[in-house]
Amino acid sequence: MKDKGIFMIERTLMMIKPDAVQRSIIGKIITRIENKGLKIVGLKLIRLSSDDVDKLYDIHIKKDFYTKLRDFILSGPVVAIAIEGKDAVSVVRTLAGVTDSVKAAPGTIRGDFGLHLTKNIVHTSDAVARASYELNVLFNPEEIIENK
Ligand code: 3AN
Repeated sequence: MKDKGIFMIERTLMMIKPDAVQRSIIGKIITRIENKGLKIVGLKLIRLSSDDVDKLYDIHIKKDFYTKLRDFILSGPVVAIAIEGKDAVSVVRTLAGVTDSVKAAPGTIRGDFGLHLTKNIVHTSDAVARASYELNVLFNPEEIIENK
């Protein structure tokens, strides 16, 4: 529960998508997380299975863009990042910018690096409960560690 002036230490997931990995901008994206003062508590380069993608994007499976989205996520390796810090869920979404990179503000990751809706550089969790679910899809518990 959030209240005036009270913040929560949260964990969230950022996933660097295949377009950004292929363009070799992993470091530039990670630098923004670190510059903001957030802590990385889990990090790995992986190729997702079709089942992983279905779990990660379960809420989108019935949407008309889903096949395109799944094929794109399966097209190459991704970087899964577990992030911890003050209000991490909303702070990381602000760093990412809005979903459509064309509309994302300059200074955001999507605003600075992308021009595409599906190939939009990163995925970020949109709520604390969702973050916990998504971290569980991409990480084994022992892969997330203390980093104080
Ligand atoms: P966000 O990643 O900003 O939370 P979501 O969860 O609404 O956005 O969408 C998940 C992913 O699905 C987006 N990152 C984007 O790649 C893709 N997507 C969302 N809406 C569309 C759409 N209308 N057409 C194509 N791809 C879409």
